[in-house]
Amino acid sequence: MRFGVSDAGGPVGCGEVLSIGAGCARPRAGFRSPIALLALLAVAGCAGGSSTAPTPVPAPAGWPQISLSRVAGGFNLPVHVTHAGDGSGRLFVVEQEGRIRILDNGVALPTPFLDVSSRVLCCGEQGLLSVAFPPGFAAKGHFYVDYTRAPDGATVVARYNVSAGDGNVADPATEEVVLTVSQPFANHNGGQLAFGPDAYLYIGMGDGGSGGDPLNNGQNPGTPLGKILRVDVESGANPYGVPAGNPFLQTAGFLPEIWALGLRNPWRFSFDRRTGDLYVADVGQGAFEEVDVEPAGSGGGRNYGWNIMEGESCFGGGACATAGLTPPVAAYDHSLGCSISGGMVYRGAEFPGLQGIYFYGDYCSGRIWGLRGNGAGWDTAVLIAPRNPPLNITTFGEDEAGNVYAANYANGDILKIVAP
Ligand SMILES: [Ca+2]
Repeated sequence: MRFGVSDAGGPVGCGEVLSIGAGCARPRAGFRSPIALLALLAVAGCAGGSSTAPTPVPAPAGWPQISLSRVAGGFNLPVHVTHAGDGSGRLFVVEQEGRIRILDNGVALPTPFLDVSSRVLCCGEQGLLSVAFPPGFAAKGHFYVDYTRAPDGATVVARYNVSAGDGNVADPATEEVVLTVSQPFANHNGGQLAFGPDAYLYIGMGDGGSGGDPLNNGQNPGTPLGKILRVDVESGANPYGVPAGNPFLQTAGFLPEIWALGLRNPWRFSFDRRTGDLYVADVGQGAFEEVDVEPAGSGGGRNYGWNIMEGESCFGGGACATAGLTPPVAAYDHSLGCSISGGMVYRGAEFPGLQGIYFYGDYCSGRIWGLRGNGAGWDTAVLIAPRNPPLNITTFGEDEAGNVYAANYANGDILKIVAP
């Protein structure tokens, strides 16, 4: 279940095995059991995942030492972690099969916050993929999810209400569909929802899948696939409004919802809660994983290059026309991992040494990097080394206090990034 693997033809999760030359038992098209994928990974040994103990990597010069502190476990296929911004201190853990669980003061509540598993097609890269709470959630009582619809695999963005009598349980019967996007292949479904500092909802859409973007969705301004969309879901317009400041409102041939294009599978993006800068991790094809950073106030409209470029290189090698494309601020090749999971900028008070560092990781190798600006450019460093068994990082998340967490898909653990 790497999010955006280099498959041709639909089935997901095979590319990282191929990339290390171990062969690949390709399952039937459609979706696969994540357990089967994990078994494959375990047998094949993902790149870099061969160390024997969770040894902390010595902090590179100028970088803080970090480690991972397990705060909870037992979640079933966790793929997203966030908070509601309502002062409750609760963490919300999205389980891929279609449930959202609440972690309240370190205790997982037995009753799911939401259970829409009957509507969700899982797993592989499909499933319930994220939840987002609007500004003012405590008073509004509604929230948004992104999921893959059963049985046709379309992406649905929908709104739900919290139950009148219990703030820890939402009502599945209150679904209002905001957006539906049909998906040509099973992989690359994007799935990130996040409210920006402008209170608009940003929606991550993958390129539709297969391998190499055969339908050229990333560069096609007439499709929502391969884009980040920005819509106004809180204005009361049905099903949503298009913000007047969207970058392509006056551009013929462009969907008005498009905020950014040229993305392959933006598997996790986030806004720096202090600056409003947008950090996007875009999963690569067979060679490079990348991080894109968009400063607050940029106005949107950037083209991040896929499928002309992969990372900092022309896709597939050779030459390409890069005019008008925005390159990543950081990239790594597949000797260090296979599928990026984007995180967030640390803005907590507990660990001053982590202030302003953007954390991101790799699903296969379990490496965690730090990224930060140096005034002229960007510096990165590996802050958590591979371990055995590998940490299968599907997502990062933050709580209301600005602490940053990582989810281990393999065993359901939620791990807090700490600076010992
Ligand atoms: Ca790119």
